[in-house]
Amino acid sequence: MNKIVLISGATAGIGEALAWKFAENKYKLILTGRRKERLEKLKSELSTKFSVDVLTLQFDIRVLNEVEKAVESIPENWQNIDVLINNAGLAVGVTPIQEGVYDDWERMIDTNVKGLLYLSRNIIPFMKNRKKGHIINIGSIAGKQVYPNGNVYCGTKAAVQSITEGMRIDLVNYGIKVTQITPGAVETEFSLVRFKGDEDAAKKVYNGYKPLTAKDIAETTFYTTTLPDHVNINDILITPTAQANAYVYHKA
Ligand code: NDP
Ligand code: 8X3
Repeated sequence: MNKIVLISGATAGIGEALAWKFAENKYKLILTGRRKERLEKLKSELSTKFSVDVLTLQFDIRVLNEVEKAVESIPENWQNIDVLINNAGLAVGVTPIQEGVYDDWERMIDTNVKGLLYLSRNIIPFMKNRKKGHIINIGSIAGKQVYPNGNVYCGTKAAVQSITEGMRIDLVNYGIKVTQITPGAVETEFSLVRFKGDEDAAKKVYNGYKPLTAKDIAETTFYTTTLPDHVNINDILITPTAQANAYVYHKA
């Protein structure tokens, strides 16, 4: 196996689980995130356990110049990227629109929308040259249905859905597959980030029902990369059984 996957936001949650899943399947891994120590630890664990090559790129996906420099630093023998997973993202704050915090809005828009665009724009030329590749965008159920106080986060994920559809149209002539995975509630560091480090508030999100795990999403996402060249999964909406839509849950 000499296939290469690039996973953004591999230092935690879904991205980290994806790194384990693709490593187990002998992919060469390009892992990105801001937290260098976590990237190095993951690299050491995965290369020891699965004997795979791992390249780590530490950068803030919101900063175009950092994204460009990171991609320029990818050695030639790592440039044949088969799968790009745009996973880095976050929600910050849970406030009604009239009380919205500008900095929270900017962090979400810059990461979830602009960061995804910056990285994709810089990686797509490698795929286009080879007329081959698979881009997987991690959207959210929040991009399909808005919930109270979700406003801007939901907006960024609706943008991911539209951008995914646009990518699929623009890249169809180059044989590049484009898939969106839209999870419901997954227990990761997501809520801790959303509640700005308030552990009690973050835990409450997952009380009274069994949320998805990051591994659940990694398994489903990996499946989409195992299909024949002529088969592309466009979109997957995946929720815990106890979640009926973006805001209806069965809680004990
Ligand atoms: P985590 O908080 O556990 O992980 C988020 C990852 O994104 C981290 O690796 C983080 O790395 C990275 N990231 C965040 N900001 C930046 C940045 N500015 N530059 C580079 N990397 C960044 O959350 P999840 O694993 O849950 O989230 C992954 C994706 O899944 C997100 O897009 C999220 O919106 C989506 N999602 C999550 C759901 C959930 O319920 N958990 C449900 C639906 C979708 P670092 O901090 O080191 O930079
Ligand atoms: C994360 C899931 O429901 O918190 O995208 O928006 S939710």
